[in-house]
Order: sequence, then C-alpha cells, then structure tokens
Amino acid sequence: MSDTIFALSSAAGRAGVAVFRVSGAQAQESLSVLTRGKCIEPRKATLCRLIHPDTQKTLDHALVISFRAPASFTGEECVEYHCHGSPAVSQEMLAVLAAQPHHRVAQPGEFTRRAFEHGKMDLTEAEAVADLIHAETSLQKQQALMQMEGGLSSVYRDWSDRLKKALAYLEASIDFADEELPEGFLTPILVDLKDLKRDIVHHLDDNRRGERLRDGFSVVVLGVPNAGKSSLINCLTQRDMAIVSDISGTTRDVIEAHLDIAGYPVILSDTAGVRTGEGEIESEGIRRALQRGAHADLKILLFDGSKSLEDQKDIDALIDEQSLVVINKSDLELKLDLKGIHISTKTQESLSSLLEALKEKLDQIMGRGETVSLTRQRHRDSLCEASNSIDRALEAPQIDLIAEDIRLAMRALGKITGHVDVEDLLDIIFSDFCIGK
Ligand SMILES: Nc1nc2c(ncn2[C@@H]2O[C@H](COP(=O)(O)OP(=O)(O)O)[C@@H](O)[C@H]2O)c(=O)[nH]1
Ligand SMILES: [Mg+2]
Repeated sequence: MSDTIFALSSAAGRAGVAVFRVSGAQAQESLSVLTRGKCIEPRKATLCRLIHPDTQKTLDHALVISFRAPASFTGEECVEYHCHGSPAVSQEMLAVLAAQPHHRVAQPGEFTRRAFEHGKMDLTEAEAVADLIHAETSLQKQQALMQMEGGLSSVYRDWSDRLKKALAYLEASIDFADEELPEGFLTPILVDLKDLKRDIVHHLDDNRRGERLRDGFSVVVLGVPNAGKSSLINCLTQRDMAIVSDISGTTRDVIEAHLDIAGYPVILSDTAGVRTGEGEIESEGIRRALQRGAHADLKILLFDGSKSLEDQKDIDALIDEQSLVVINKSDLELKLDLKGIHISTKTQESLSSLLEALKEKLDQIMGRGETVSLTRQRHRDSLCEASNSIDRALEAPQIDLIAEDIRLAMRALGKITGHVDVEDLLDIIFSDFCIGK
C-alpha cells in the first residue's frame, strides 16, 4: 500500500489525449519533479510544461490536475496528467514515472482497490466500476451506474440494519433469565425476521435478470438445414460471419455473434440444422445445437416457409415459452401452416418485426420496473447464506442461538458489500479490471 502507483488510464495507442494517473504518498513529489516545482492548485486543471528530469528538455505540454488526500478517487494523493496521446509521449511519461522513488506501475484495478480500501466505495460499487468500463449497451451501462451509485449497497445496508436492530433486542434480553422476559417479547422480532426473509427471497427470485444483463442474453437459432439460419444471422449482424450455402449441413459448429438489441446485449448463436440420421460430424453439431437451445435464454425457431411442416417436425416439437416462431422465405410460395413472424432474409422483409418481437421477449425476461438486481453469482451465494441463517434463526429454540444465526446472516450480507472478511476475495474481484482503473 505504501507504493505510489501509476498507469496510462486511457486506452493505449495513438489518440488525441493520453491520461496518466498517479496515486500514493509520493504523487506530489513526482509532480514537482515534472513541473520543476511549479505550484499547482488542487482540483484545478492547470496547463503545465512537463520537463524531462534527465535531459531538462520539454517532455510535453499537459493539463495537470492534482487531488490532495483524502479528497481523491483513491483517497490518496493523486495526480492526473492529460498529455498528447502519442506513443512517444506515453513511453517517456511512463519511463520518467517509473524512475521516481517508490513509484511502480499499477496492477489491474489497483486504483479502484485502493478506493475500496480507503472506504471511498464498497465492494458492490467497486464491481460496478468494472461493469461500467465493460458496458457495451445502454442498459448494461444503466445497470452499472445504478450499482455504482449505491443501488445494491443501500438495499443490503438496510437489511443489515434490520438484523442489527433484532440483535440489539436479543442481546439486551440475554442478561435476563427466561422467566423474567415480558410476555410476547420475541414475537415482533420474529415477525421482522420473517419479513426480511421474504424480501431476500423476492430479491433472489429475479429471473437472474441482473446477471443476464451483465453477461449477455443467449439467443439460439434452431431450424432444419437450409431454413436460412446462417442467412438470418448475417442479416442481423450485417456481417458475413456465418457461412451461407446451398449445401445442407454447412454450419457444423456453433457460431456466435454479439448484438445490441434495444440496449440488451445479445449473444446470438448459429447452429447446425436439426435433422436426424446424418453423418457423424453433423450429428455432433446437431447434438450441440439442441444442447445450446436447452440452455439458451431464448430460442429462435426458424422454419422454412417453402417447405411443409411434415419436413420440420423436429423443430415444431421444440416450441415452448422460451421460443419465438419465425417463418423464413416469405418471398417464396408459402407451404407451411403455422403461426409466427413471417420474414425473408433474402428481401430483408419484416426483419424489424422480428427485432421488435425479440425486444419484447427480452422485456418479459427482464420484467418491468427500475428495481436494482444483483449482478453476480457471488452476491447470490451470500444472499442464500443470509437467507438460510435467518431460516435457522426462526427455528432456533433459544435466544442465544437466534442471536448467533442473526450474526451469521449479517456476516453474509457484509461479505457482499465488503464490510467483513473479504481479503481472500479481493484479488479475484479486482483482477477483472483493466490497468489504470
Ligand atoms: N428465397 C429465399 N432463399 C433464402 C432465404 N433465406 C435463405 N435462403 C437460401 O437458403 C439457403 C440456405 O441458407 P442458409 O442460411 O445457409 O441456411 P441454414 O442451413 O439454415 O444456415 C441459401 O441458398 C440461402 O440463399 C429467403 O428468405 N428466401
Ligand atoms: Mg447454416
């Protein structure tokens, strides 16, 4: 912790501006070296000539902002240098900073980790910083911002406070002998615990929407060979990423494309055509296709409108709640009697209706409302732990046992926000970040 860390915080390569960040006890010293002791007012962008300390020549003209501890992102002394974004300037800046006493390159996520360790944010907020940096769609960004602004923390903090209150009552009573306790003393505490338990279960029963939004929704296209699955993916991605061909069974493996559908991140998978009794490689492809379909958030069942249903029975059998029936080749004579969205990947007809229907299905999965959702399995695990402890508390025969289970439930909640016992988790969580954040 005593090292001063630095990094190029903007993306590497040529750019208009390159931002370098320095944080730690010696950050003001290196600033002084680079500006030859120029006095820089904190929190004010100041145009400075940076001097290379070895050659005494100009290194760059940069906008410098200094943040004095603890009023900085990390809570430490911090300096930001907004330099010209050339590889040559970057190399020199990094070399000069590296040569300063007690300075070293930051590890991935180390600035945010220091912010967490100085109490600037809790663990869910720090995780949200990483999510915000990785966000690819508007809804992912919105979710990350909500969590970064304390959306999850405030829910868990409130629950923890409710447990603390119950615990305070119980602890006050432990000094009394059982017979001295007022009649019905436990009842309101148990009612509160039951309410809390219901809130946690409700929060957990969220269709995994936060996790799905963070990781992307998996949508799989299934259909008989030549239904136009690869053509559809090509249309939707507007790229030739899947191979389109007349020869049945060209797509033998699963191909993925990442799409942004009305703000939802979607991972769209092309698959081998589903039909029975084909060659060995193809059967493996079919097995994978069906397996993908079974695990997907949503299936697009793509029918060939120019063929009869009899020829597409295997696909018909897959229709369920998680599927969208789409009938392709509307430019040809219709030979299929089935309800669904009629499209043509050839003429691009009604592709927008398909996208609209996909959006509606995703809306359904996400549910309405702006409530915050947990975004990681880690949160889910600890919430289950808290919920189980509350269950045990509700069943416990003695006051000191109830109190102990409440303490365990508080501990589980504290693990999510990072208020207890998370040393072993930190390396894993912050390694998810990029360098410079
Ligand atoms: N007429 C017509 N042909 C299509 C349409 N979509 C795909 N095809 C053709 O159907 C054949 C099979 O398409 P492909 O995308 O490889 O099907 P897949 O086996 O399901 O992946 C190709 O010759 C496509 O050009 C369509 O909407 N109309
Ligand atoms: Mg194909």
